[in-house]
Amino acid sequence: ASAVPPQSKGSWTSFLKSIASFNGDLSSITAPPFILSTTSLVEYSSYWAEHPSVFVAPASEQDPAKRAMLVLKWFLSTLKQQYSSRNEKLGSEKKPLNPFLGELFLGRWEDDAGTTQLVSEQVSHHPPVTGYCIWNRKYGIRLQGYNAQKASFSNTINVKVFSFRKCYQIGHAIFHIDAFSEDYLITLPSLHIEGLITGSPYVELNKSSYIQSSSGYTARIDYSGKGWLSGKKNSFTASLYPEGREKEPIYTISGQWTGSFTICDAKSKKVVDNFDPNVTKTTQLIVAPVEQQDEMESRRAWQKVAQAISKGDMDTTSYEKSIIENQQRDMRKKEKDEGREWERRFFTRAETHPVFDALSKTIGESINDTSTNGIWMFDPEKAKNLRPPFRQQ
Ligand code: 0T9
Repeated sequence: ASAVPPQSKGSWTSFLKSIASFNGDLSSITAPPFILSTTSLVEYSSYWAEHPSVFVAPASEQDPAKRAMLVLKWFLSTLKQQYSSRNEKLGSEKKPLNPFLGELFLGRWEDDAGTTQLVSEQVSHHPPVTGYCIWNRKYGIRLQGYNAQKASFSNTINVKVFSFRKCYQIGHAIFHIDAFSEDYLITLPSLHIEGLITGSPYVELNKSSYIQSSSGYTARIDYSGKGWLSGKKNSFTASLYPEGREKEPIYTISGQWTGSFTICDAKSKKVVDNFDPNVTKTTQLIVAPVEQQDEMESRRAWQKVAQAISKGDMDTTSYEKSIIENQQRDMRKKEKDEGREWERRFFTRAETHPVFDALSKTIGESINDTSTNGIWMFDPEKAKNLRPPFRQQ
């Protein structure tokens, strides 16, 4: 059955045709209204910590191998939020609003884990790159990273398997634990968009991703969209092993990232832990009311566009979008005339990334700084710009 509304059949077909012959920046293609989201991509950074207690748990573990396992468990626990929560909420994957340069998304979570804070900023528009930092002071945990996406499509339209050939993520995240001065370099899975023909797109993950710790552990996660092992969708297997000794795993994990997974001691095969995203509730992110937000904050800046999209009013949508685009164009022109660059509110461009350089070799990652318009570092000095209630205590 098709999810495409009758009045959008024509525009969906031409949308599919336009993406079939296209390679590059997804944000630049026009899509029919029913598939537009009212949420900006800058908000997606919050998916990293919707279970704050799972996020901070590694800080309280004294054993380094168990700690690395808890970091892996947290990473796996975010996948459902990252890649399938929109389907659950909106019925399908939707095309997010394309953030403008300097767009901000600020928020915090308050729960058993205390206060966990989020700063997300669009650090580049061409190409689109989002930087983020999420931290919990009480537990001394900090996640920072930045990412971009590159998409390509299969250019033979085969009705059955029409999908993005691949959409790989460029960038990485670094999870830091103060108490042990430990860093974990996290690489991001590549993804496919399936379900385009019927107008109900959803994400499938494929290939592998890694987590490399400064304490000498490597985690490898293998995704199998169609579940060739269990027959279930969104399956994965993962293992945690001492760096360089993949054949001697300490923990193995298997299950579904949209369902439950179990963590086993690799030697005894005993289940030591498990997680079920459908049982462990997420904590709602607290975001300032739109009236109190800064002009650069996402929900305030896109408010009128979002309202128009919700009403299905495409004329107002494009009118309101063009106001933002023109403002942005004027700002870029002014900066160019004055020979300066837009100053990022929370991030600074760096020449090198010492933590990345120290940890990336074992897992064969390299920084692709041309695709991300630089290497982006969260700047704690700049974080002093945070207004209450987001200012660090
Ligand atoms: C970082 C995440 C990322 C962003 C999204 C590919 C995608 C934009 C990037 C990678 C987050 O941490 C995790 C989750 C989902 C990813 C999005 C899924 C998606 O479809 C979009 C792209 C840009 C589209 O909107 C294509 C349009 C499609 C829905 C058909 C209309």
